[in-house]
Amino acid sequence: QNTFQTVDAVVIGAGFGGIYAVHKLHNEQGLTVVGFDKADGPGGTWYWNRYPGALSDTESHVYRFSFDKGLLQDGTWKHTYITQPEILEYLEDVVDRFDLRRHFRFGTEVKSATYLEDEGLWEVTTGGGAVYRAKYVINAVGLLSAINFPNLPGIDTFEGETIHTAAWPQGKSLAGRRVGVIGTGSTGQQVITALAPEVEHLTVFVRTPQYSVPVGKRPVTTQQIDEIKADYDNIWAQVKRSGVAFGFEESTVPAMSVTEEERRQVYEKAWEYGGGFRFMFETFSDIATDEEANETAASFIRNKIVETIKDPETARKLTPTGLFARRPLCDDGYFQVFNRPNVEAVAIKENPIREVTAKGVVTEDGVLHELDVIVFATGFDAVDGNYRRMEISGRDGVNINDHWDGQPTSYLGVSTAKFPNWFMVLGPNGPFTNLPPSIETQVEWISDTVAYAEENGIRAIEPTPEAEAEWTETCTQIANMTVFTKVDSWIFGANVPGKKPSVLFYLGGLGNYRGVLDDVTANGYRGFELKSEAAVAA
Ligand code: FAD
Ligand code: NA7
Repeated sequence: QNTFQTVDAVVIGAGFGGIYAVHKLHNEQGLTVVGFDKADGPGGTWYWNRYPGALSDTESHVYRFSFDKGLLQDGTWKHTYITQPEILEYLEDVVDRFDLRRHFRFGTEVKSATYLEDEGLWEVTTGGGAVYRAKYVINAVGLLSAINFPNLPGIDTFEGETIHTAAWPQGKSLAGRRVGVIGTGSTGQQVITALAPEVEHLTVFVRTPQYSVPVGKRPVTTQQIDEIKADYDNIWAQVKRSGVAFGFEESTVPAMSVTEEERRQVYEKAWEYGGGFRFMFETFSDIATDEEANETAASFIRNKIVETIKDPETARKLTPTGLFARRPLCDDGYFQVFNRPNVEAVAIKENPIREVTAKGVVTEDGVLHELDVIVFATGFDAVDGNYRRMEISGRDGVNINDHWDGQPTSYLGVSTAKFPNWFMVLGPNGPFTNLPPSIETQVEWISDTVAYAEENGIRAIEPTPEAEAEWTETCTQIANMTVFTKVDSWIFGANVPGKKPSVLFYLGGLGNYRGVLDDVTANGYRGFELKSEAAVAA
C-alpha cells in the first residue's frame, strides 16, 4: 500500500506560472501547496534555455511580474531587452523574496495525475515514486518547453556532440569548434548570431527562411528606468487592455490607407527602433489580417535582407517568400553574420539532409559537412506537449490524450471538461501575447476560483463540454480572420512530425481575454459546473 501526503494544491512547473501560483495559493490564501519541477531549480524556460545569445524579445520593463509594487520598484535592467542569465536571476530572486523555495521539490518530474472521484482528490505521482493527494492541480508546465528533437537518419552514428538549445549545458562554449545549426527560428537566429564570431566554422541548415527585423537592443540609463518605474501603473494598465501586451499601442491605421512613401517611412522608423511585435502591430493595424497589407511589410523586410547579405546566392537562401505570418521575429545582427567568411548557409529544402554520419551531415548533393557539434534549434512540441508526456486521467478514467484526440481544447485556456479542479496556465487556446501578463491573468483567475470554491463549500468545478466547444469555436473563428492560419508554424502545432495541426491560441488579445474572464466570473462561473460538498453528501 502506497503512503501518500495530502496537500491542498499541487503546482507543476517553476517558471513564471508555477512561481506565481505557489505565491498566490500559499502566501495569500494560506493553502498547503507543493510545487514540482524536473529542473534542479526555478526559472522554467530560463532555467533550460542557456544557449549563447538567449534573449527575451519582450522589452525588459514588461518582461516581468506586475503583481507587486515593491518588486517592480526594486527591479533593474541594463538594456532594453534582458538576457537569459538576467531573467533566471530575476526569477530566482522572486522565489527567495516571497520565500517560495521551501514549497518546491526540484529535480522531480510528475509522472501521473489521477482523479479519485470518491475522495474528490487528485493523486499525483512523481518519478521518484512519491505520492501526493490534493484537491487542486495547477499545471504551469510551459507552452514552449517539451523539446522537439527530430530523428535524423544516422544521428546515432555521429561521433561529435549533439545539443538541443533548450537543454544547453551551463557555461558550455563551442569556441574554436566546427558547428552545424539546424533551425532558423527565433532560437536558431539567436544562437547563430552569438556563435558565429567564436566558432571556427558555422554551417547553418536553413529549412524555411524567416522574416526578421532588428531587435533594437540598447543600453538604458538610470533616468530612463526611473521614468518607467514612476509610470508603472499606467504602463501595466495599458499592457493589460492591449492586444499583444508588449507595452505599446497597436496601430489603428490600415496599411493601404496611406501612400507608398508614407508606408515606407513607417516601416523604416520601425526597423530603426526595433522589435518584432512592434514591426507587425505598431506600424499598421492589418498586417496580421490582410494579405495585401501583409505583403507590404514582407517585401520591405525582404529588401532589407537582400541589401544586408553581400553574396546574392546566400541572400537568396536566407530570404523568405510568401506571407509574413509566423510569430514575428527580431534579431541582433542575424543576417549580417552571413557576410562572415566562417559562416555558410545550406538550403535544406532544395538540398535536404540525407543522413548524419560519424563525421557530420551529408546533404542530397553528396557533400559531407564536417562537424564537431550539431546544435538543434528545432523548437518545441508547443502548448500540449508537456501534458501528453504525463499520464493524466480525469473523471470516469478519461485520459487527457483521448480527451484531446485530434485537437487539444479547453474552456478559456485554463480548464477542460472531465478534469475537475484541474487548471492550466497557458493551456490550449489561451492568449497569444507577451506572456508574463497573460500568465498573471490566468494565475489570478485560477487562484480566485480556488478561493471561491474554498469559501463556498465547492467540491469540484469543471467546464461543461458545451462551453469548451464554444470556446474552441471562438478561437477558431478568430484565428481564421488572421494570416497566421495560412502558414505552417508551431503556433498551430504544424512543426512536429505526426502532430495534427490545429488552433492552439486565442488570438483575440489580452484586453478582450481579461474581459471574457471577468464576465464569466461575474455571471456565476458561466460555462462551469460547480458541485457542492453538501450535494455530494446528500
Ligand atoms: P515554463 O517557463 O516553460 O516552465 C514550465 C516548467 O514546467 C519547466 O521548468 C518544466 O521543467 C516544468 N515541467 C513540465 N512538465 C513537468 C513535469 N511533468 N514534471 C515536473 N516539471 C515539469 N515569451 C515572451 O512573452 N517573450 C519572450 O521574449 C519569450 N522568449 C522566449 C525565448 C525562448 C528561447 C523560449 C523557449 C520561450 C520564450 N518565451 C517568451 C516563452 C516563455 O516560455 C514564457 O514567456 C514563460 O517563460 C513561460 O513560463 P511558464 O511558467 O508558463 O512555463
Ligand atoms: P521554431 O520557431 O519552431 O523553429 C524551429 C526551427 O527548426 C525552424 O527553422 C524549423 O524549420 C527547423 N526545424 C525543425 N525540425 C527540423 C528538421 N527536422 N529538419 C530541419 N529543420 C528543422 O522554434 P524556436 O525555438 O526557434 O522558437 C520557438 C519559440 O520559442 C519562439 O517563437 C520564441 O517564442 C521562443 P521550419 O521552419 O519548420 O521549416
